[in-house]
Amino acid sequence: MENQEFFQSIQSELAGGTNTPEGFGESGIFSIDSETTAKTIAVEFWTTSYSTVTLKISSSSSAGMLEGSSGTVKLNSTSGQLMDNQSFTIAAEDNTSKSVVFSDVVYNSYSYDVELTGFIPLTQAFLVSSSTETLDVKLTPNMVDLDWLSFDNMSIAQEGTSSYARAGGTLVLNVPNEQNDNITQMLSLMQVKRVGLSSLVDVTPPIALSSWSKSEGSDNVTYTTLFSTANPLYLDHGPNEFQVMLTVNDESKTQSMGTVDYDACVDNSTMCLTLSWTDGLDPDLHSYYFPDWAYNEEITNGSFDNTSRGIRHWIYSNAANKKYSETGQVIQLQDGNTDNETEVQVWATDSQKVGNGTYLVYVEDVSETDVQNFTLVLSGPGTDNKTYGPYDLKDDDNNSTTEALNPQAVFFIQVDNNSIVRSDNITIGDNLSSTLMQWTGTLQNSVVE
Ligand SMILES: [Ca+2]
Ligand SMILES: [Ca+2]
Ligand SMILES: [Ca+2]
Repeated sequence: MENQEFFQSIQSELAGGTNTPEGFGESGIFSIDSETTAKTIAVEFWTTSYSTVTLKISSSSSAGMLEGSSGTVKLNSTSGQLMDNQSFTIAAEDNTSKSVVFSDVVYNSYSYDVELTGFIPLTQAFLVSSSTETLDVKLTPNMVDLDWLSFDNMSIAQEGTSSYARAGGTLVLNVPNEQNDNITQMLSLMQVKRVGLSSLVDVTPPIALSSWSKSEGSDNVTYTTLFSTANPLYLDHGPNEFQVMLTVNDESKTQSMGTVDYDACVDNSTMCLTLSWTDGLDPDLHSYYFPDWAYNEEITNGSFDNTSRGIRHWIYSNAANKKYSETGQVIQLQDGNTDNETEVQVWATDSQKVGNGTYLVYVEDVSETDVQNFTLVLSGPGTDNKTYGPYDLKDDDNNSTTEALNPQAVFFIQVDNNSIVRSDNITIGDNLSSTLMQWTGTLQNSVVE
């Protein structure tokens, strides 16, 4: 081959440009003269490696990413120069994650900028050093401000005359117009509770604001969503206050939803004892309860004794004496101190029915004996309302009238099949018969703290 032809053939190969270069090299310099038939050329050559980089974009919120929202990914060199960029849109199937792929990325250090509507933009440095790289990009949704949230139309509805109520209302979110484009979801925890009851009912609103009602005002975009307790909350005798608690972004607010009054004595499965009086201070209503002492057992069982009568529970309005420990159920107590109030005990310790066994109910006048015209009403299944009194505890210095003993035993009650089958009145001024008192024990006075 003529030298000229050889050179031309090299040239034509080099000029072709059909082969994709696999790297950058540096050639040695050579010359061809008439003596040259072959030439060895040393070329120092270094390869450049390319990677396929996948950004797997997801949300830190369980709601994922909303269909239809759009974003961009920018790849920047370490000096901040834009190397590549792509736009993307979240389709329905991308809810949990969206992959954005860059191919032919030269091994090197980079940073990415990821932006997606509704989320805080994220910038992160990364290194490309293998043929495929997958980067987990977890975006955090833009948070709403707790101050943008308020409640409206809150209500508590008792279910008939039952001891249950549901609570509900409207949660209102006012997003300032300038923020609205970048708020698409709200991560929150919202619960309803009845004050004094530890259980909470979840009413957390939907995360995606697209499922709230939306209206646009001049300054704000208003989103509203209704909430209501899926499970009813249990009511205690007397006033029951409900509260709603909302937590957003580690900040919380609690608001009263209102109060519903519940009369547990309307429920004919409960046994109710209601003490009222016209003058004097602070009578206390006491009950002894013997769950193992069955109806007429002390009469029919010849070997009845203090072992077979079982445990005695002493219930009155005192912190340590409110629980019936065997079922853990609270006896509903309404304490009264003055004659403007009443004192109530509601017994429903057997799955909200009055429990079987024996009860002794008595009234004490605490400190100075000044209570007058006290009346104790017994109501419950198996009995018409039974009224004891009015009687005085205060001595009227008149021998022709009889005052109550202090304490005064009032009703001896036995319950079978969740129904009151026996209710004996104890005569005013008399004690419980000694035959019964040997099993009940003496009447204890309130512990005055
Ligand atoms: Ca009292
Ligand atoms: Ca008194
Ligand atoms: Ca008298």
